[in-house]
Amino acid sequence: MLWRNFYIQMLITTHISRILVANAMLTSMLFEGYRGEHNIFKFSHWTKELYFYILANFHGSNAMNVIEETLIFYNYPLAFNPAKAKLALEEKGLKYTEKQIDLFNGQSLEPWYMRLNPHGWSPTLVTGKEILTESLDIIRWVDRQGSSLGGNTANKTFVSEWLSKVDAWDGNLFAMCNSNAGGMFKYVTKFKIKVAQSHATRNVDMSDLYMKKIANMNKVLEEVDDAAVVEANKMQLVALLDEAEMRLGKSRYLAGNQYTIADVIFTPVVYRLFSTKKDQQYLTTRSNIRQYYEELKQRPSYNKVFHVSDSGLSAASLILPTLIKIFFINLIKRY
Ligand SMILES: N[C@@H](CCC(=O)N[C@@H](CS)C(=O)NCC(=O)O)C(=O)O
Repeated sequence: MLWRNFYIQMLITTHISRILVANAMLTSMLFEGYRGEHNIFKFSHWTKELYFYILANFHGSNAMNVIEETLIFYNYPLAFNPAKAKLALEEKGLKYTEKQIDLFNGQSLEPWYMRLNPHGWSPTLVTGKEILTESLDIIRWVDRQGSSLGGNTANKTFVSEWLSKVDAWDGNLFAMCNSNAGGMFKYVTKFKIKVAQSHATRNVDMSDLYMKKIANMNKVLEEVDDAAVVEANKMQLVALLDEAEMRLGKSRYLAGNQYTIADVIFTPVVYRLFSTKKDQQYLTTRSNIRQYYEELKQRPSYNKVFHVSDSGLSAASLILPTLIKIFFINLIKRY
């Protein structure tokens, strides 16, 4: 009897101490992550490894949930490429913390963010182990967590080729050349070049990164006025739409009868046609895509991703303060 009580007490004590250790580590990790919000990898490698080891051993399958909870996703709700990443996260039901990064007012060029994502763009996904800065990599990474969307039914060769093809189409260039917002994009890009120049002089250790970013932004401004580039962008889109139209005539989704990441990456493309009011021009003769898009809109992920852009008021409340800020900074010329 005595031994049995002693044994039970030992079990309880050991379990409580395991939980205390794990939670102390979690608290310290979160605290460090919070303090150095922009530098989540600051905490030592062994602490993190040990923490996950303890969780994996003593909390069983909960470990996976905790890893998911450490995902941090830097998003701008009106942007094209981050929408692909967010759709993937939503469709897979992964838990993540979303942080908004303003792509217009210069926030994405601040040194802390450029250290996280040297391209100074969105999306960025910080996982427990790595930092992903390409929407395509994020989609693929997300799909590898647990069973992939569409399971074994999807045509994997097609999915892989399709992802690369859609990724190669520049939806931002399309919007700059095909919407009323084109002038605003140019205005913002010119402002951001000045902001990047200012950061480069104040952060000499990062000047190479800023120079590269400035070169890329100048290239964008040149491409928008280059008729050949604009035409190539249009032809690329037409080829994608033709292929999608043909495939959707044979199956419900692009890679078969199940929704897959092929649909994830294509959704913002179709959305962009509507948001730039080019749907009539490109979709009138493509009824399969129109019907498919009606179905996509019914998915919970769609609303989660596009509700801000879809609401004129929300979009305006995001953009207007930014434009006012840019106007005043341009006035006082303190970038
Ligand atoms: N290759 C990247 C491109 C990301 C990208 O172009 N992001 C845009 C928003 S859609 C952005 O952040 N633009 C602002 C900038 O580059 O400064 C991807 O596919 O994720």
